[in-house]
Amino acid sequence: MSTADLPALNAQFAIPGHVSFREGPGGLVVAMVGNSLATATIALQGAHVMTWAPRKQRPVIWLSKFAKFAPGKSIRGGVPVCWPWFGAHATEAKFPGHGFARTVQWEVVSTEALRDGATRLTFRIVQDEATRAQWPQASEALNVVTVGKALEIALVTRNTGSAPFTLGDAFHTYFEVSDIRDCRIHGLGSCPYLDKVDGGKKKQQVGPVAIGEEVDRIYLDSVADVLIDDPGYQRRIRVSKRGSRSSVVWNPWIEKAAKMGDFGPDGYLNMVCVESTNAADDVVQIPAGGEHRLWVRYSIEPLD
Ligand code: TA6
Repeated sequence: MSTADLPALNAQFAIPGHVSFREGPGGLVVAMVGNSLATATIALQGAHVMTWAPRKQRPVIWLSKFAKFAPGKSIRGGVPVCWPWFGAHATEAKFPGHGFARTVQWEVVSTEALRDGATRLTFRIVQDEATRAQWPQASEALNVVTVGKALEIALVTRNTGSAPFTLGDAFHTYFEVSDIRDCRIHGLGSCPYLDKVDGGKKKQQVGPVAIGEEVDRIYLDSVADVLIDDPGYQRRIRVSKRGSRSSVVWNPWIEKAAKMGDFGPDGYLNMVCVESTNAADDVVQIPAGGEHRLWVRYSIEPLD
């Protein structure tokens, strides 16, 4: 999808008071959502929610001020869609980490103004010979984004072939916080986790997660809501999900963030990734003709 398609895109899918399409940073085509409840921006590349803020609220989704925007380049921040694998490819080291979905074009399938004032956009991944070289499975992926007082996203994977396949997927979501050192993450207190900062060792979480160094953990048997308590912003971010049995908590901290080059000098202090995933032992098997839905709902509430 190029910016040359903008007139046709707006003619078919723009809805006054809800959504229009324009050229965004790096020449990416972006859906600009603005309704009575919230604002959001979504790049068609990766069907990537870059920003979301309920009206009169601070942004809930973090986007690096130093993010690089270019066709085929992953965007630092927002809600990257990891598909059809999470992390490194199981056998091919040269395949992109977290799959290719976040760096390829998705097409707009539909836009809707909902009765409650929210805006729903449905995107479909565009697969081609380059993606099939990495993922030959007969499949379709839709990303359904509902922008309202809450942000809901559903990643629907359909097996359109005649053989089962194994899928890893995730919403690799970056949440904006006042200062990660003051935050506490609840809802993982009884989960085992794989500690990627300590050789992938299996450990047991006890109590809320506090972050004061690089943290990169895959929490298993994680199905409950995850809560990010942020005293600086006096708010709680609630992460609800279905269709996922693992959650990743990630903050690169100082050195790793500096190495990545798109966090800026202290961006790591204002973000934390709480990722709703099907990863590691929790990847999913989709039978021929079957489908899998990974669904999340992000909302904010006052800190009690
Ligand atoms: O989900 C955590 C993680 O796998 C980290 O290990 C780190 O690699 C992060 O994702 C970011 O990956 P990216 O490919 O977006 O730079």
